[in-house]
Amino acid sequence: MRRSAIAITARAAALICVALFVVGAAGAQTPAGRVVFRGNRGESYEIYSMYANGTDLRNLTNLNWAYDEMPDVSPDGARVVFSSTRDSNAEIYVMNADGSDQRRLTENPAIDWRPKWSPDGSQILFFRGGGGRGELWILDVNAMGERRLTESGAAGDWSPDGAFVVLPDPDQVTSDLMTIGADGANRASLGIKGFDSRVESPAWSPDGSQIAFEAYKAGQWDVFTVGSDGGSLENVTEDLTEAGAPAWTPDGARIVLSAYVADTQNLFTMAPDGSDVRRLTDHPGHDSYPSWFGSSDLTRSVSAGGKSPFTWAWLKGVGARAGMR
Ligand SMILES: [Ca+2]
Ligand SMILES: [Ca+2]
Repeated sequence: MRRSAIAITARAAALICVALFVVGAAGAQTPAGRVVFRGNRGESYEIYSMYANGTDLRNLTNLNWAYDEMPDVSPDGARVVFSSTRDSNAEIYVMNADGSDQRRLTENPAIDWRPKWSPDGSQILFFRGGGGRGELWILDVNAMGERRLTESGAAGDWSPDGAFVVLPDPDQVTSDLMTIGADGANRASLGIKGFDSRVESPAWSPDGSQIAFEAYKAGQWDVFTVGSDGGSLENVTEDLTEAGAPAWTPDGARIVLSAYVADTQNLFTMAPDGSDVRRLTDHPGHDSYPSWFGSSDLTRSVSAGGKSPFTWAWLKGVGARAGMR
């Protein structure tokens, strides 16, 4: 009796998955936007997920003894990769978008953090090092093999076609960004000039035309955009304080980032030219490292589509546990 009930449940989940896939394919509607980020609303840093309108806030990690940080949503929205100190030093972990099935991907005495999914979801770029110095590594998600991409550098990001990685140029005394082929060949500097310290946290736009990054200039941190050819440098956070950790919405229509209001760090979003600034979180803790999945339309009704990436990922999780593929 018990066994048949489980079988029926698994079968029902399978049917719902198929139904959602069919409806999703027919409607081809981008799911309502969801933001995954790091915050400290309890005793330690956790990974949170919410709709872009601020509703349905969920704590995905909920581990008070560990710093859980730097999430990046997979291109299909089903998984989140992040860094955590739960096993002593920082390692890279992956979980389903609802927080289930958390698994460690690295095991190394160095600090492993700032993971970024490759556009096809097969590889993860991450920083490995300590004391602000280190290397960029690439992890093959399926084979679980690691390879070193650079012998120095800081956190970087993939080009939208996955062929290149952008990172702060470790060879420049003056601050600059560089690109390198994902195979380690074809290093090139962008030739950015005029910053007082290293540029950090580059994020490549989905259409490949721009790179957003954080940099220190004129006494404060701001987020800038630059053409991927090194031209058209713009400060997009002139009206914000201590801005950083930029990411793009999947359609490239908006940038999402963190900035300070009084002593609190909150999430903001804006058009790529810095206009139409909207505040996404309002909490006395520190919200940063946003990663966005789904629509950039902030006015879209969450319930209208009814097929949130959260629900979709949860159903996929049920399917996996029931032995489906
Ligand atoms: Ca935690
Ligand atoms: Ca480590």
